[in-house]
Amino acid sequence: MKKALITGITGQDGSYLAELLLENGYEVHGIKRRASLFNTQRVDHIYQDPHVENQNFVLHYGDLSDSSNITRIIQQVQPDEVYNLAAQSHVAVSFESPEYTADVDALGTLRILEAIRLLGLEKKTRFYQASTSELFGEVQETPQRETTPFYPRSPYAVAKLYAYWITVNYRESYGMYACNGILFNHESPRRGETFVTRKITRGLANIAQGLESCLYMGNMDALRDWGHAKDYVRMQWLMLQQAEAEDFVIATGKQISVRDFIRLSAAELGVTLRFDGQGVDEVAVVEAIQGDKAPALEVGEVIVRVDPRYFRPAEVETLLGDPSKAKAKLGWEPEITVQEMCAEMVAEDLKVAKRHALLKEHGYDIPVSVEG
Ligand code: NDP
Ligand code: GDR
Repeated sequence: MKKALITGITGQDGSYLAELLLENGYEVHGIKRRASLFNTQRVDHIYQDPHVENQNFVLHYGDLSDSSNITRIIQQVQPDEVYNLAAQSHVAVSFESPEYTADVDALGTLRILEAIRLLGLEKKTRFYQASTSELFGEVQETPQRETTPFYPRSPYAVAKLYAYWITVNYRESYGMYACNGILFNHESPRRGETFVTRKITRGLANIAQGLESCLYMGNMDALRDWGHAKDYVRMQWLMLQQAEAEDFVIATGKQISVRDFIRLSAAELGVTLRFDGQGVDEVAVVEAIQGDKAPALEVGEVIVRVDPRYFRPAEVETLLGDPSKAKAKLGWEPEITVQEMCAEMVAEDLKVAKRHALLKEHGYDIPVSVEG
């Protein structure tokens, strides 16, 4: 039975990857952070009671800022594969906490690679690094492929640039099987609530049910190549099953704007929107309503406004990936379209919003956190 260690197992990708590896017969180990409240919601459905013998899903407390902790876990697990998914992964937050982001996202990667080397596991343990399309930042070529020059535009992207190159360097210096997946944005109903797609699907579902009144957005002109996390974790696994370690761009090859993702999400709720105004004065107005998914809305209502607090000091305006290498060499293609993904996210967020609306109707008011 192969053993895998996933850092960031409690995150969006970590949870889907853990499911995939368990299905493929792996013993899965994951690193979770100590938190003052439970933070394992995304993996609770695959959790196994630690008091029972023969477990194939084990969580270890740890943090990428702590080398001795990382080294001890790797020594104990002796993994065949390490997937480094842990990161302070929010681009806007990286401008607020640049040093912490560098420590975890850049040096955290080095700490794992060094642990593998110091423990003499460099010929046994294969290493996957969660690299990102944010490396392309101010894009130098469209679409972006493995050979496109990098131009990072945030402390997050700069930290990930270090992680990218240290992974390449350990491959070249020590013959380690270490590779980068340069993944474009990927989303799901498990996406963190402050990333733009989830902020939109959750916000609009809440508004449709009368739990919020307005969605406040940043740059709605930004263009992204959005795929589904389930498709992308399959590729992460595939990348570690090859004869030689290589880096791959993972993307759909299609892009839409944030504004269009708002339109798509509203359409899933039976709402047609009209965008009026420009720049910070742009708003989205309800133009028509079909069906019964948005009982709290009325035609003419303004439900989306711009709030400059969500603008970034330096923005990545457009990203579009070219996944042809992944297709040619690994036979990988995304199976879920952005429309299907959006429909799934809206449906899940609507279920929760309906539950909250029902509780509210019966006097149990649940505060809805709207900041993001
Ligand atoms: P999430 O933000 O959902 O998950 C991040 C994970 O990292 C969480 O489990 C989090 O723990 C953990 N983590 C954060 N800081 C630390 C730390 N100091 N020590 C240990 N663990 C930590 O990210 P995604 O699942 O979306 O992304 C996975 C990886 O892929 C990240 O590295 C991200 O930067 C990268 N990436 C993501 C893309 C995307 O579109 N989703 C695209 C390209 C790259 P906790 O749950 O406790 O917060
Ligand atoms: P991104 O994702 O920065 O691409 O990083 P995010 O969803 O945060 O932003 C995408 C684009 O939408 C614009 N935007 C807003 N973003 C947020 N979060 N909130 C808003 O209100 C808002 N309004 C407009 C942003 O400015 C941006 O242009 C994600 C993360 O998962 C990274 O970890 C990963 O590496 C990259 O994707 C690929």
